[in-house]
Amino acid sequence: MDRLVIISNRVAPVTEGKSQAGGLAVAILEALRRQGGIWFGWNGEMIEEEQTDPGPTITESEQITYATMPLKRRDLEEYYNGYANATLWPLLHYRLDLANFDNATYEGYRRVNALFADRLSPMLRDKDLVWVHDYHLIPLGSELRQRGCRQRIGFFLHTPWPSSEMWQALPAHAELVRALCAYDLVGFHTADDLNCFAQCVTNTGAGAVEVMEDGVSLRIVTPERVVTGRVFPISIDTAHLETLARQAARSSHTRRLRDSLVGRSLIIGVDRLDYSKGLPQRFNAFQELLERYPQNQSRVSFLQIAPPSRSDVTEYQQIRRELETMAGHINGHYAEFDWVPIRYLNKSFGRRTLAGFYRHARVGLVTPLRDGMNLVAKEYVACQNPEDPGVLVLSRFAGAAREMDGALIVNPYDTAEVAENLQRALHMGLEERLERHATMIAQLRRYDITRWREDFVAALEGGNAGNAGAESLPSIDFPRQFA
Ligand code: ADQ
Repeated sequence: MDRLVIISNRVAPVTEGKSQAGGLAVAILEALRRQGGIWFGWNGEMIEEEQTDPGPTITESEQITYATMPLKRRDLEEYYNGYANATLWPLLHYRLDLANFDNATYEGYRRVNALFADRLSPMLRDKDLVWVHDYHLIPLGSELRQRGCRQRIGFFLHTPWPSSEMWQALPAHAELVRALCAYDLVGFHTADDLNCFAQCVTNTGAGAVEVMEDGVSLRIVTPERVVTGRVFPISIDTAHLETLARQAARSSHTRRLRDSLVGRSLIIGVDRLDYSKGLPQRFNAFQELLERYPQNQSRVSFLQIAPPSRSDVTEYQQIRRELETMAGHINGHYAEFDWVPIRYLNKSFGRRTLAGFYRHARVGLVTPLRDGMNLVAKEYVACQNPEDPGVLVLSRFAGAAREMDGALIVNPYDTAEVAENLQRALHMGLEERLERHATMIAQLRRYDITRWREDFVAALEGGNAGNAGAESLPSIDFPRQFA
């Protein structure tokens, strides 16, 4: 088997067997353990300009080589806080109003991608399979090609890909689309993302797009190579989560949560504190539930867990303040001496604890304004008691809505519609809940994180095995211009 080389902005500090590790880190580690290989990226540390760059630190454990490096203050500011998180992230999530188009940060972004390529290319062997993750590293493939790397190189985007109109607002839009055409394989969560990308390829003249027979991929023919564009909807470690949730139902944390609710129904939301997650709209929708259906007052609690992220970026500081004010306002208005409507927590929990919380919640409320996939939606479903499952209320703008068809699908901007669906979810009978849950859990068991990873690697290897999972994927309705 060829060696796998995985590159992500941040190499997750995962200790073997720790259940804290997220599904993606677990899947990457499992692949590397099985196949042997390298995980390359930033180690999370910052060094000052005048300090000498020590280059990658290499550590080895169980066939896996971790190659991690620090970044200089300016690089981090321009590449990570700047271009990746203040330009690309908002644009990829349709927030042109928040995107900062600054040439200096673009230079920093290019510089760090070139630095990664400088450090990585000497470590590569001829038959390595190289897998690059996410929007931080779009130009890495072309930088590696410029350094003579002929290996199979794949890229997976964890965010949505926006419409061609939106993408063209980015000054470097054509350059970045051409950079993506330096990969052999480019993967997206949904058919919509792949379609939008294909439109950008056509518009920029980067290549000619053809639909492939499997119904889930496109061929992009460029002067240099044939690039495959394909849908790989990321999934979760379903079997493990089902077990974890069963066990966690009896844990002390779940017991304390249950006791604190004294028989009230629980609505749960779990998100990184990010403006793409639609949290202010969600708080408004919950308030609307209390207003329109006042029988829920004192009878329903909403637990929103939102650990801060990217706190160095101004917009993230602003949304944090906004949510604190909203939670304070709603609680101040509706709370009783023995009931607080919103329990708003800015911290992380272990996977086992979260699994127990999900299982105890009558409703999983997942309402991003845009989201590549949203793993919380899938995790909530996997953690339910199959004999008495809760209901998922899910935004139509999350990639997960393409597969989780047993959810109540809502428009997160329409707070009245979300409130109505919350009311419906809270009062849904067992038969309908069972039916809705059964279709979703079947899909999650069929197409889990291992299947996702195996499909991507097989497609990168270039064999037809990469289409093995195609029958479990929602098929693509390609627009006529590609058919
Ligand atoms: P995120 O935007 O981070 O991921 P999501 O898919 O929901 O969003 O994944 C978050 C993960 O962190 C989940 O596994 C969740 O359980 C965990 N998590 C969130 N809050 C937590 C808390 N308080 N404590 C502990 N764990 C917590 C990006 C894209 C998504 C895409 C994923 C994977 O934005 O669209 O689904 O990558 O590709």
